[in-house]
Amino acid sequence: MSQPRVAIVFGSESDWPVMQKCVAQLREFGEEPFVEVMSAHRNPDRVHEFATCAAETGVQVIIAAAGLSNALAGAIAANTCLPVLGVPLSGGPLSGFDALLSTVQMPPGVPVATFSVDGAKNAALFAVQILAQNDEALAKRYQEFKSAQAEVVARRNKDIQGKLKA
Ligand code: RP5
Repeated sequence: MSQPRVAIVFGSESDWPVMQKCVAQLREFGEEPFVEVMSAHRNPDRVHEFATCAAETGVQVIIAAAGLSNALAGAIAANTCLPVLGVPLSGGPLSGFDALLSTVQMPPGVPVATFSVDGAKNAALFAVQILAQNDEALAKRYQEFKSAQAEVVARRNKDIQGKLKA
């Protein structure tokens, strides 16, 4: 089996209900990701090791998700040249607003592309878009995904138009 091109890491096993959507979306495009729970606060040594070695294992994009004070995406971005896609997760008394701010407010020079709170699906799609820049077959699948999505909207609109006439 080929080496994973996408790594998905998240801060706790409790993040799995959201992050499994990320894994599922990537699998729909035939991408089997590397997945690991790691925490910038609880096991920072592992986060450092992962970030510094990810590129040499063949990973091209890293999706990093955490809730509360989300330091994971930033800590990884500090230690790799790979693009890091940050997903702030809801949960906790501030419903993800804390994680959103701590993911998006990176200092100049250390970018993290930040997605919506619990935006695991879009992070996966964005990772596919990045890979598709150098993968014609994947680019074709992505175009088909876009077309299928547009067809669903057109069909739903047709249903509504029919209801308006009834
Ligand atoms: C974050 O703290 C994790 O990503 C999780 O969203 C949150 C709570 O973690 P647990 O206490 O459930 O392990 O670091």
